[in-house]
Amino acid sequence: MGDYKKMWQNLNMDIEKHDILCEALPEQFGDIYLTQENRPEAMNYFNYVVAEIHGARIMELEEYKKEGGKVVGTFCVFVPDEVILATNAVGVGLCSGSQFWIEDGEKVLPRNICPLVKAFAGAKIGLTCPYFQSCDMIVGETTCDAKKKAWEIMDEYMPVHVMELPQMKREKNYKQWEDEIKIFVNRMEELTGNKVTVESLKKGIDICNRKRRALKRLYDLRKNTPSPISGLDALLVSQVAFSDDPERFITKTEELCDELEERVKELKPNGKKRIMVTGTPMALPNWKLHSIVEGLNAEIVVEETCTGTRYFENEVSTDGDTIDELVRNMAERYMDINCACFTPNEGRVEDIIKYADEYNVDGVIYYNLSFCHTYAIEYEKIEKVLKEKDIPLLKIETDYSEEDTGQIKTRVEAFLEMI
Ligand code: BJ8
Repeated sequence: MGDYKKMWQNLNMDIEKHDILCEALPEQFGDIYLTQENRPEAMNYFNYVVAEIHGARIMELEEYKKEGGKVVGTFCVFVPDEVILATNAVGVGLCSGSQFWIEDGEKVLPRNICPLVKAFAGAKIGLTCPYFQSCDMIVGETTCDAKKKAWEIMDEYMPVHVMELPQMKREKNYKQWEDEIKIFVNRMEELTGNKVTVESLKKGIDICNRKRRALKRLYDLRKNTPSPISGLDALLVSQVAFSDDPERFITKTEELCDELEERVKELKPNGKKRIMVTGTPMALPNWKLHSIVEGLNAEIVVEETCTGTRYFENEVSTDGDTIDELVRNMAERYMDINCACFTPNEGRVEDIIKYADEYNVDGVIYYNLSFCHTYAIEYEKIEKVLKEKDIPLLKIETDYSEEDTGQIKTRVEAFLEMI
């Protein structure tokens, strides 16, 4: 990474503490990613993004802000990026996947909540995340209790807008979400001074749809046996999607897919077990489960998570000539995401069964971040259905620390032997 000290100082970061993080990441990335054999050439771009994760992209955001642009941070795939783009703002995903931020997070949050929430709070409070420091506003949502209450704390540190996500999928809930999107449109207009027009919204929808299509293409390629790309690399692409410039991300992902299409022509069986991961999201740099599984001669071929299929499945229709119609289209697409915060959430069970078939998986790993109750409770339902379908299932409940790595490895090893 280049020398960005001055920029980080201007962003009011804790430079000393941040240096510790910057020292650890390249080693972790090198050990997990660069040791993989025969990686696609096009992954070099994504390697570069990680190498420059707190540098080049932040520099771009700063340049953009100098010209009057606004940067908005998000934490959930329900927040409609289309609206952010329609006001000519930049959206960045702020979910945090490193143990490094937990200690600071626990200064303001109880220990017994989900690591994702503790990590993002710690990243802000400890002044060690340049993305947070670049944001003019963050957008929260009422999904789980941990997030819902964390916004009140975050509000003491920076402007926060919270979207109230309904927790059921009745007709009136679709209407409620439509209203929430309209309120969000107003808030974004206020923040940026830019009016949302039918044209700008259609443009935002188009960019998001093309991004979804690029990711879908990548995932479709993983349906081949063997997959032409490791689960680790595919996960990295998904993680980068949350903070990269969308147009550049689309181009780079399409280039990767072109290369993978060529690879598919020469694929030879590798005998690896094909695994689906389902559950809670894996924010950068959380590569823990993937590195364990793929270190054991198995391949992860699909993630039914928000850093996987939930992020890109289904497009927003551009049919309509008014903002109201386009907002309705957005509400429909977003309310189709099957997060465990909904009750009931039958759609997720159907998705898992569908993907198990489409990706031809040998087994499923249920990945549950510690203290995420909605996903932990939903496990039983999924277990029952997978048992009926004779699909092997393993539940892993874990956080970001390395303490349980050995234990998880032993369990995954036994699972792979069994399937
Ligand atoms: S749509 S999964 S991104 S809420 S923060 S719910 S892990 S306890 S992230 Fe999520 Fe939106 Fe749902 Fe997806 Fe559990 Fe942790 Fe809450 Fe979490």
